[in-house]
Amino acid sequence: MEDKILKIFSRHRDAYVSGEDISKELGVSRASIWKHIETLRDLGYEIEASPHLGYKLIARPDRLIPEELKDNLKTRFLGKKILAYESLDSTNDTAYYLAENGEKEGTVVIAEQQKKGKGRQGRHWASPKGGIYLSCIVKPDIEPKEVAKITLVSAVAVCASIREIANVPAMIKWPNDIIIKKKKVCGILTEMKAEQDRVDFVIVGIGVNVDMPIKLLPKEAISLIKESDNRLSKVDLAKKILENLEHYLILFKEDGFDKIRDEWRHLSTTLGQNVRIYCHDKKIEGQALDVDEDGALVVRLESGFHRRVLSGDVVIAH
Ligand code: BT5
Repeated sequence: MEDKILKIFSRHRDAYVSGEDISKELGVSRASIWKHIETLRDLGYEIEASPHLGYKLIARPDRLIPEELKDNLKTRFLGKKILAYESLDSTNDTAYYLAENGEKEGTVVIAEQQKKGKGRQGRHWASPKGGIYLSCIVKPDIEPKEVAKITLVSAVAVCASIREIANVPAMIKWPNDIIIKKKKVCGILTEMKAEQDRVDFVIVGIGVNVDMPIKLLPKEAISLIKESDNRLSKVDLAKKILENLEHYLILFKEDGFDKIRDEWRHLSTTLGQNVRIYCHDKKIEGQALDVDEDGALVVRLESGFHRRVLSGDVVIAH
C-alpha cells in the first residue's frame, strides 16, 4: 500500500493530493490512508498534510529500501525483487542461502550495514552505516572455470556507475577492487555454487564506501563523498549499479566477453604496471600485460615467460 501511495505522489510531483482521492483510487478508507502516511513518515518520507488540500510529498529519504530502489528502476530482471535490511551479518550469506533454496535470478539482498561483512578468503569487510552493501543472485550459463569473468564484468559495471553518479575518475584494480587515488572505494566478492561442469548460481556481492566517517574504515580505504563534488545519493548509486550490472550481464550473455574486456582495459589501473601478486602461498612478480579471454591476468615474468594468474592480491610496485 505504501508503494501505491508513493506512485500516486510520483504522478502529482510537487502538488497536493486529497486523502479522498487517494482512498478512492486505492479502495480503502481515509483513516487507513492516514495510517500508511504515518508508516511512510516513519520510513523517513517528509509528507505535508493540509486539512483542505490533502497530502504532499516534500522529501524522500536516501535509504536503501525497496520503495526507493524500485522507483523508476530501469532493469528487466535485476532488482525486480529486493530484500532490504537495516542490518545483516552478510548480504552475500543471505543471498547464497536464498539461492540455494530456489530463489530466482535477479533477486537482490541489500543492507544499510553489515555485522560480518566478508572479503575474499575469509577477510573482513568493514561495513558501517553510510555504505552500500548489496548482493545479486545471477545464473549465468557458464562453466565454473569461467566465473572469474563475472567478477570483471561486475567491476566494469560498478566502476562505470561510480564514475557516472559521483563524477570521479574511479579505476579497476585487478581483479575485484575499485580504487580512487590508489585507495579502495569498493570491493566485489563473487561466490558460486556449481556442479561439475555447470554453474548453478553466482552471488555478486558489492560493497561501496559512500559516506561514513573515515575512522570507521581501514587505512587503505576511501569514502566516495570525500572525492566527489556531487551531492551523493546512495539510492541513485545503488540503482545505477543494478542497471549497469544488468546491462553488462546481458551484453556478456549475448556478445561474449570481448567487448567488456576492452572496456575493462580502459578502466584498468593494473595493466602496464610492475606488479607483485600474492596468490595462495606464492608470490609472482612481473609486468601486468593484459587480461586474457578467461579473465586471467597475464604477467611477463623477469625471465621473459608469460604467466596467467586467475586470482590473487596485487601490489603495484613502483
Ligand atoms: C573484497 O575482498 O574486496 C570483497 C569485498 C566485498 C564486500 C561486499 S559487501 C556486500 C557483500 N556482502 C559481503 O559480506 N561481502 C560483499 P578482498 O579483496 O579480500 O579485500 C578485503 C580487504 O579490503 C580487507 O582485508 C581490508 O584490507 C580491506 N577493506 C576492508 N573493509 C574495507 C572497506 N570498507 N573499504 C575498503 N577496503 C576495505
